[in-house]
Amino acid sequence: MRVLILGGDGYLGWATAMALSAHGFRVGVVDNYLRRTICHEIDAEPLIEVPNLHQRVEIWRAASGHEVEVFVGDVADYAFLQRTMRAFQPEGVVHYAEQPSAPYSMMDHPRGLLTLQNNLTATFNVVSALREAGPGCHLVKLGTMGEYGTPNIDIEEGYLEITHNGRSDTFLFPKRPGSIYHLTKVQDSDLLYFAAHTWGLAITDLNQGPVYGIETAELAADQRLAPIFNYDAVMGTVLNRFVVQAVAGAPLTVYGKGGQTRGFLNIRDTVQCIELALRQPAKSGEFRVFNQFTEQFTVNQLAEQVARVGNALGLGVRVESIPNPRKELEEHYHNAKHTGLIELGLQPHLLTDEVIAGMIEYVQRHRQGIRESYIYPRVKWA
Ligand code: USQ
Repeated sequence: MRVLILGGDGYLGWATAMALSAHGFRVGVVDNYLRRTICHEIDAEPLIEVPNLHQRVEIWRAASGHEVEVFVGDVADYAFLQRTMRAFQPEGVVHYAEQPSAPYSMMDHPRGLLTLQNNLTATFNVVSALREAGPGCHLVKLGTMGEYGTPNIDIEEGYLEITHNGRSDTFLFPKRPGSIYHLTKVQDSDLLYFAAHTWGLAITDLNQGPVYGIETAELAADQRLAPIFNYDAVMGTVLNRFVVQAVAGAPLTVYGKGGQTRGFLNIRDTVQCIELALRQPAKSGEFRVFNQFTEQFTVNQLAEQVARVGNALGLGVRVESIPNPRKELEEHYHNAKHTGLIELGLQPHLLTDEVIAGMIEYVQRHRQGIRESYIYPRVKWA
């Protein structure tokens, strides 16, 4: 299967590209280096410097014998996307090509606007290009669990059946996004629903929780193939940050009461979920939604586990509750369904103490890259 990965340079995109090419897919990666540009712009450099896409592809080919095609350009540029689609003729498109950070989107007007324009334009271009290309290409889109927010009811997988004044219908689950970034994902989902129902596109929306981890199976081939791993308060996700903070001897920064509950997953499982969705595609006209996470934790539970594992390794880890820079509930009900991907065959890599110890050891080997100025948050929601 020919698969085009939009956003193939990012934290998850590159790991996905390697895994799919190792598993027999013909892979093309598309990226305009937006994540790298933002990292330079706001001084949020990743822990380890990573080669550019052309170099990564070269290293991967030498280490594994697998080919990946590179297209450098902007998915928000429709002419570029059309050219790329015509040249590659994908049977599957994986769409990661968005500004991925909630805090970045909340920094100020220009960053909020960039997030809105980039993410919505990219998604509209993708569905328009697929419509033009005609039937036969399945779109796998990265959404987020944050689309749902933290409602006081169970979160279903995408849809909710509602009975009102004695009549019933099924709707997309009501959304309550907590940042401009999350809002764009909600708007994407509406656009995708429309594109599936109106134009007959086959679409899978993966509502993913925060991802953690660095190593996927393919990294063993050459350590220079590591993902872009951010740990600052804008581009880094919470567990990755806690691990780096533990190694740095800095406190683990729990925002507020720490009762915020999210559905988490290992980067290995992100890659697995994408492959499962591609191999068992949605049907033409179907907008299929999966909640993509394997376990739910509170922020406090994550901090306690990292502290316990870090202390057993002699790190002397401290946990600190700091004023929450975000506007979010710090104690709330949270019970989200996540059975769809398990039914497709997902075999979760759960968050064991060994997984955290492995991350700590990895970060310790690269500890010279840690910048203390990245520990505390810089962006306030209000
Ligand atoms: N948090 C802390 N301390 C920190 C960092 C975060 O307590 O040092 C808390 C946050 O307040 C939040 C939770 O941890 O309650 C998760 O924060 P996060 O930074 O790991 O995740 P978030 O900003 O929500 O975004 C990340 C990815 C995004 C993805 C989303 C999934 O950056 O691309 O869509 O996770 S979800 O959170 O389910 O919406």
